[in-house]
Amino acid sequence: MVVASPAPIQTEQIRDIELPIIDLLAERSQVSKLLVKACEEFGFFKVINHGIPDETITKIEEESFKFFAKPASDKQQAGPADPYGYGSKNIGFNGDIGQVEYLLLRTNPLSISHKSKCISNHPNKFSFAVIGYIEEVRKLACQILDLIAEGLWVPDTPVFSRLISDIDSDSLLRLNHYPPFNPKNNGDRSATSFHHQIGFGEHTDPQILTILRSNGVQGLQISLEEGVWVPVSPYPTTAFCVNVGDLLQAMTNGRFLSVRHRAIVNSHKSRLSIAYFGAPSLCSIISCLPKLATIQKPPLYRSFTWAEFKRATYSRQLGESRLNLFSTF
Ligand code: GA4
Repeated sequence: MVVASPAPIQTEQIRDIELPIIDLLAERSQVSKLLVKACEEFGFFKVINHGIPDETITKIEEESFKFFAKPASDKQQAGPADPYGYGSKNIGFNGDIGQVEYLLLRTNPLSISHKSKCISNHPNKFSFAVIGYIEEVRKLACQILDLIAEGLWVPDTPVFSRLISDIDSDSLLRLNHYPPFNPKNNGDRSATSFHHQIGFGEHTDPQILTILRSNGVQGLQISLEEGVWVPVSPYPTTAFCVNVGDLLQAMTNGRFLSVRHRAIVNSHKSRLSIAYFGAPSLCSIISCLPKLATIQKPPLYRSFTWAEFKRATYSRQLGESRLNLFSTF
């Protein structure tokens, strides 16, 4: 007798959408309108004509691949990720696991020069590539944030960009390497579950804005609706993918969305992603912009410092929501 196995419970759906692709060289007021619309509707968008030189990107990609190609014992010299440094599979401090290895770095040049000694055999080459990239990507983040402020008709245009250009900004750079994983080529039959294809589990980014670069290999998925995952195409490969972080959701009184996303490993190709997380200084106070709160829509979240929010973030698991801890309702 053949016993039919029960149908798997359908808990997830995959749907396709195209994220808005915004040309930063288009007419300024048009660009700022499109950025605001994208932050409200998707929390994610792509930018083209961003002005970051190809050479800056190639250099950091080359240095990253060189590092990830090293033997495990060499890479461990740059670890453990506490949270900064080299990490493999372990994410954060609360038992999260993913099929990823990474370098998590602070963005201040001194800290990069110091760390690069245990990352590269040519530390100066590594730190120049990384510092050069950070400089460019921070400028891009500031440009996008100023345009967003204009699109929101906020009188103090640098209100967001000021936070990440602060000398004490707590911004981070994350180099992620997702090695290919094909269960068919993997002797371990227990490794065929979806769980083994999760490179970086679902979460929102806690900071203000994230600017992501990937090497043209698909893997990023976003969830605009509970249980519905949308793959983000890696094209055009020249684009940067940008997303709203929790702090920007709080500052815009929930008008912008900090959307849950995750990374899936590719079965054939290595995926490299480079994420810049634009954050304020630890003592910065984050509160809703006065212009975005009304009697009808009072502030959704109480004011908090980035240090307070960061503590709440790091004491929880990757997928846990943190903004609701600061909810006023
Ligand atoms: C998610 C976004 C960034 O990658 C990160 C991550 C951080 C880490 O890897 O150390 C966290 C994660 C991220 C959110 C919850 C906590 C902290 C791992 C984790 C379980 C660098 C960040 O700022 O928050």
